[in-house]
Amino acid sequence: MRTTTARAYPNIALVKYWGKRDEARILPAAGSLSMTLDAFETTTTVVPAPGRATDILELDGEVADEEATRRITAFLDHVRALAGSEQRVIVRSTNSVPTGAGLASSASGFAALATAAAAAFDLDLDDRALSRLARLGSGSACRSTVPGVAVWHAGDDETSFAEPVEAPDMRMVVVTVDPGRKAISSRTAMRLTAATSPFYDAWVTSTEQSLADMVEACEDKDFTRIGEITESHGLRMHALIQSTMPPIRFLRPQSIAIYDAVEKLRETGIEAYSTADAGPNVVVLVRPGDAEAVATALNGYGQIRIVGPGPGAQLLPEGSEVPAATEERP
Ligand code: 2P0
Repeated sequence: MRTTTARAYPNIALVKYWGKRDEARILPAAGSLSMTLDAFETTTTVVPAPGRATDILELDGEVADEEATRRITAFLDHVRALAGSEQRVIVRSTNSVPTGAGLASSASGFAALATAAAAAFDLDLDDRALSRLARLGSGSACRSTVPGVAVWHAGDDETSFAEPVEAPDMRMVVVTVDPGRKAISSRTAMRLTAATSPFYDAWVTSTEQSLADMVEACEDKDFTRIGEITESHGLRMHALIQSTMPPIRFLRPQSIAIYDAVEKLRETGIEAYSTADAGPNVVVLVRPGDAEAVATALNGYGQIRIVGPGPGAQLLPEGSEVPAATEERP
């Protein structure tokens, strides 16, 4: 074993993942499609800890609580099973934005951890196997091992991985309305949705159709169609989530105001399309040439950042280690 460091970026889905067919293997009820970003990255170092009986997680310079550590250990148990090892490790991870802040997602976290841990335990994984491994940590993480636009196949344990899709060059204008931690995790909210929404079955079947349409639109480089499906599918997800018992609402008045502003931009001839994940922040999909104008138009609605397609998860060279929690930070 050796100490390794990896970096991964979050992704924003254009066709959303919401619901599992298999909780233990994190198999989604339907496929999804996303763009891996070039910002908001997570960097993770895995250090072998011989003689220790438990793993340790250090998140943004602090030792993490038991719940977060348990989730990391459950994931590392998959890595240990593949490697035939019982070795415990220290995981040191930093996010370029605070954890739980909408975009510091579990996707970048588990994509970086899967990449670093696979190398630390000397596993020789191809792209598909790495994506499958990341999926076992968090579903959306399997899309963050892939650069640019990625499709995640619903599949079974063997065939549920993400892979690149040809797509036009696009930008996203991220409007952060609230950088705070979510009140309810995606995992819990998904479970409640599958258990209580009367619309769940229709969501699953219609998502397969949206995904097929989206893959075709990407291959055709048809930005308008990509945008239309993106805005529609995201709002369907929020409608679905609101239909749970008890209801969950992630969008706030400020989020809706951004949807309105984007609709107005379209009336002026600028093609822009909104989407939002399990929180109030809105991400606006645009052509590269329109990104600055849209960012300017949305100034005042929240903190604005223009992002583009980013790299897949990657190992970093020796010397890139995340510092230990007790060390002085520069
Ligand atoms: C997505 N989200 O497709 C959707 C849209 C949030 C809203 O994937 O339980 O953190 O770890 O598999 O991956 C968030 O779900 O859930 C998510 P788990 P995950 O990006």
